Order: sequence, then structure tokens, then C-alpha cells
Amino acid sequence: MATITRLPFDATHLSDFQASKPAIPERIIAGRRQYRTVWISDVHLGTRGCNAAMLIDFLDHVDSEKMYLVGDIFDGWALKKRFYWPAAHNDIVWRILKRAKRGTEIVYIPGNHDEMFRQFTGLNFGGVHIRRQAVHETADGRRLLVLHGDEFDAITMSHRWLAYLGDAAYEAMMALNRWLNVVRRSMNLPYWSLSKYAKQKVKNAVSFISKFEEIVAHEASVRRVDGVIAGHIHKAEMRDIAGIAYYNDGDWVEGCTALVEHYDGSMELLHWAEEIAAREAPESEVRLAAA
Ligand SMILES: [Mn+2]
Repeated sequence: MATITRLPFDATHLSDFQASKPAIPERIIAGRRQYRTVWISDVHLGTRGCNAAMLIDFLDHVDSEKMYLVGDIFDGWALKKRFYWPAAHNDIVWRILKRAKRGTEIVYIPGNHDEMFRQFTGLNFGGVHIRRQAVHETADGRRLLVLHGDEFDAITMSHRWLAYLGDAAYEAMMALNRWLNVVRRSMNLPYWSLSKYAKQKVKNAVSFISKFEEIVAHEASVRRVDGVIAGHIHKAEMRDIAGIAYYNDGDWVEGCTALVEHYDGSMELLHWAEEIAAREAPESEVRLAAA
């Protein structure tokens, strides 16, 4: 099992960490949007794929009584291969610890990329409670199982591309695809082989996603809860599957989404790139879009 010694901070020095200042100062302390609960996952801190600026913006604009970190917050696999830790990634850890200090109850359910934290299940570091799974009770009395989702890889791993999720190899493959496209175009070569390859990948991905969603929802029905909240597959979702409420909070690599619970127990997926675009659009454009 991997150890945490390679991470840029260690749990015994959390108080020093909290005393330091973030490189990107916090904005909008007052007047933050308030929710009962927030779920985020698949941040993949320690990789170039992590959309840290977007998540920092989210954390500075949104607050909640309770926050679940649904796994793959850190990417221990990537950090082990090549150490990558920009100041913005530190700033995210700082912000999460800061809100724990301000009174937000934080439950951290490590995923497969940050499984090194699973050895601390049941412990509490600086107000962050580490759990293997959790059952969340909504304001309208529904019981929702919260888990990362890699528990079901043994069943769904027939689609091997999942192993590349959030991984440098996956990023390299996508970069190579783009580069090949440019070269082929400049040589007047036909495009068909690449598009065929991509289509096959997408087809596999779609069947993998629906299989994952069904298996996770089935687990919820076996556990006799009303619904389930997962991460892992980087596909935000909110739908009914055979009477089970299936939620996936998405990721902060491509989708940049969070799941939130309003004070009446209703749930919503926030697409943060769209929220930022709407906020930054001139007023006339907003009126145009609404018309
Ligand atoms: Mn995962």
C-alpha cells in the first residue's frame, strides 16, 4: 500500500498548514450561496488535468452546512510517478480545511486514486472525518448511500479505458490524437481511422457508464436506502433507476460539476463553467439568452 509521506503535507502538521496563507486569496466571504449539503469528487489534485482555478472559484462562492468529498480528491498514483503540486492545489486543501474550521461538517470518503487515506478510516483530521462510505439523510427524510464507486470495478472493469481516467497516460493519448489530426490534415491524409477509433471508444464508454449506474443503483436497493451518490466515472448524473435515486457529482477534470442539496431536500447539479460564463457575460447577453 502507498504511504502518505509523498504528499506535500502530513496530517500531524495540519495546524501549520491552516496558519499559512493561500497563494490565491479567498474572495466573497460574505454573501456566499448557502446549501444544506455539497458533494464533490474526482478533483485529481496532483495532475495537470485538475481544473484547480474553477474549483477555487466554486469554493469561494458556495458554502454548506455539510460537505462530502467523494473520493479521488488527490491523485496518489500520478504523484508517485511524477511529483506535480502547484500552489493552486495547495490552495484547495487550505480552503477545505478552512471551512472545516468555520464549522462545516466535512466527510472525506477516499477513492481508488487516494486510497492511501483509507488506512485512516474512522479518524478525524482538522475537522475532516474520514469514512469508507456514509449514509446521508436529506432534509425531506430520504436516506442516500454515499460511496466513491470503485468498489464495483471488479464487475465493470471489462472496459479497460477506465484505468486511464484522470491518468497522465489518458491525457497523453488525447494530446497524441490531436497532434495526429493536425499532421494527417497537413499531409492530406484521410481522417477516417481516427474518427472510427474515437467512435469505438465512445461506444465502450457509454455502455460502461450505464452498467456502472445500474450496478450502483442495485447496490442501493440491496442496502434498502432511497438512493445513492457516487463519483468515480466522471459523469455527472441525476436520475431514477428502477425506483432508486441515482446521483453522480461528476468531476473537476472535464465536467467541473458539484451536487448540492437545498434546504428543502431537493437536489441539483451545478455546472460551474456555465455558472462562471453566466456571471461574466455582459447584462445584454444574459437578457438575450433569457429571451
Ligand atoms: Mn475513482
